[in-house]
Amino acid sequence: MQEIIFATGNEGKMKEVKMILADLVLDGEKVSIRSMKEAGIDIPILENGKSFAENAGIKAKAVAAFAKGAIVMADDSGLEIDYLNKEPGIYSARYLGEDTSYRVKNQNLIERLEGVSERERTARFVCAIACVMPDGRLFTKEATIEGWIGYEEKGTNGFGYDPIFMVYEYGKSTAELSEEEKNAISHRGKALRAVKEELR
Ligand code: ITT
Repeated sequence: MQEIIFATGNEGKMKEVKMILADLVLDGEKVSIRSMKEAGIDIPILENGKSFAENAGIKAKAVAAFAKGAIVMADDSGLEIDYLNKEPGIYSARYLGEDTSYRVKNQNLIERLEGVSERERTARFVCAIACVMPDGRLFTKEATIEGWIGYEEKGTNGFGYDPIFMVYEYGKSTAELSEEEKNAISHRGKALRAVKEELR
């Protein structure tokens, strides 16, 4: 059985990744997908890159060193708000501190956009997926989903900034979408489907 180890400690991401990759078949075999924790890999990773793609590569390569023959993937993602010069961007997880709740982070971003019209509240989620093959080759796919920042938190699905990220297709936040609806249009869904294409 082919094995993928996904280098993330974020459970919200991991749940989406498992759903999106569930139909992957390589060389006629189903693929087992485990998080680094499930694979028993617990290492500190310094995300000091300057782009989503660079940080995804850093995470995937760090875990690949311990992955013995498995394909290793990593996701680096974040929210870019145009009016805030693309903040929080690559610092999305660290914005206001890694341990600060998303209720606080989301409220803070809404406050920073007070009085800003819907036309100027444009934003996007970005996702870079890096993939390290057992022979050491690395490739990266990146994708986005465009939307705008809402005036209040809405919905309880998803994770992170989902309650404030409104999508044009539905006029709802990504936290109001089902997992299937979000994965079908999301930055992560698109980037992982591009990775699947490349692997096939
Ligand atoms: P790993 O590095 O262990 O994968 P992380 O949470 O630190 O976990 P990132 O450095 O890639 O991951 O930070 C991404 C942050 O961007 C994440 O913590 C969320 O706050 C936000 N984000 C990314 N994708 C999102 C999504 O689909 N919905 C909501 N927020 C998202």
